[in-house]
Amino acid sequence: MIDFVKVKVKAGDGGKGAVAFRHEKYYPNGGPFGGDGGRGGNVYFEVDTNETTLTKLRFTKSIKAEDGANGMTKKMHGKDGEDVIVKVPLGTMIRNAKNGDLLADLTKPHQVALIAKGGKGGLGNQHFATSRNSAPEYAQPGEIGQSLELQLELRLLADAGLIGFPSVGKSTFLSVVTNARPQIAAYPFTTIEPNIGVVQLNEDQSFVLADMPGLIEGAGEGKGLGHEFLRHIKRTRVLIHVIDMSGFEMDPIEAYEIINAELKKYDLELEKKTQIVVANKMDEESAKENLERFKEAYPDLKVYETSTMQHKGLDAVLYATYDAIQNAREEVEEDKTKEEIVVYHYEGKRPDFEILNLGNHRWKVESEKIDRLADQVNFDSAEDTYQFAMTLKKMGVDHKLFEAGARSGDQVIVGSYIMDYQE
Ligand SMILES: Nc1nc2c(ncn2[C@@H]2O[C@H](COP(=O)(O)OP(=O)(O)OP(=O)(O)O)[C@@H](O)[C@H]2O)c(=O)[nH]1
Ligand SMILES: [Mg+2]
Repeated sequence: MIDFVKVKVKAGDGGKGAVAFRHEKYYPNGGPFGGDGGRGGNVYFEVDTNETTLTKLRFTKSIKAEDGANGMTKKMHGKDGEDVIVKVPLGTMIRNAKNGDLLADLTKPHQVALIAKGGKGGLGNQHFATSRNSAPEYAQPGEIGQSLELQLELRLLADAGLIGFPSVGKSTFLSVVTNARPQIAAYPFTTIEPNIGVVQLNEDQSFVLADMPGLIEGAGEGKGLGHEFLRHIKRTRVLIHVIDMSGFEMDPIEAYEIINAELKKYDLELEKKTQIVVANKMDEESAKENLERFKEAYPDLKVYETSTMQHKGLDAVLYATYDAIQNAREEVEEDKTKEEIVVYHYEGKRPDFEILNLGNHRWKVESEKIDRLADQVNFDSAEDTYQFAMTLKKMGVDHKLFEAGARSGDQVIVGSYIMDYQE
């Protein structure tokens, strides 16, 4: 089952730095006194194992973290914006909707990913005092918080998977205990893709169950539908191993051993998964005798007798499975001494800006980042303009312009402003 949702996220903008001066009795010519702006809030996504779908987000058009507050006088910092933590189900993959880049694959309980980073607060004018200018009228604007459109995809990770040879009754089992309606037929490989359903034991006990395509000897090396679905099994916590006890198709003991050998061949981890062993088709005449032999061969193995066709013996299997899933979950939780925080950086490798030669001593600096900065500059203020020019210089714009051939007196277009170039 795959679920897709698109949602926009926007981290908070940084607060502006303050321009302020000391006005106190004993400091008549008070120095710059403006505090820094607060950081904008981040947008995080976190796995919540109580969530099972992305439905909640389907009607959420955008998610926004709080902006940082502006800096204040007396060097007081603006408050940082609150972060937003979006809870999503286990198995959520987060992509940049624009280019499909994978930003986070949330496959572990408590996993957290930083998806949009809040803008830094601007520095207050106290930071800009120089010997040339001890009373700067300039403070930095806050940085804009990151924003992007996300494509979320949920790959429902089944808690338990039904495995066994073809035609043992796996899909019949799923269809009886869940709302799933998989195809059922008397020929092998009826199931080609896993089907998924939710087993609801009672109001607050449930788990996700998937049937699997039938396994055969050699599946571990890719025979039959081989690797395709062994990959799915890897993500489940518990396996329900179904055996056809009628023995019509093959000897049940041999069947049980072949499947286990194939699991092990594919991946040693699969062998370690808890297995609930189910003797199915107990309504068939020959099943009793086969079961006796099977039990003799594995005296210590707990075997659940069922007839999926007659809906018999299924509850015991479901409760045992539920308990095994809970145990497996607890083990995972114990492994997590600390919450795992994975930070993904989505910034592309694109340079911050590009220089275009428009000819006739005119140049254009193309950059989203610089355009956004320019929007916040008051070009009527010499101080603001000067600081903006310094920022461009620090970013390497001057250098790149020079390399491209710009010379003093040329005109440089930045956003909707025209500036004179000085070498
Ligand atoms: N007698 C009997 N027949 C059953 C029982 N459960 C399933 N069957 C029959 O066995 C055949 C195969 O059932 P499926 O549920 O499709 O088996 P499967 O394991 O999903 O098979 P694949 O998808 O091919 O791997 C069908 O004809 C079912 O009606 C049972 O408890 N008793
Ligand atoms: Mg099937």
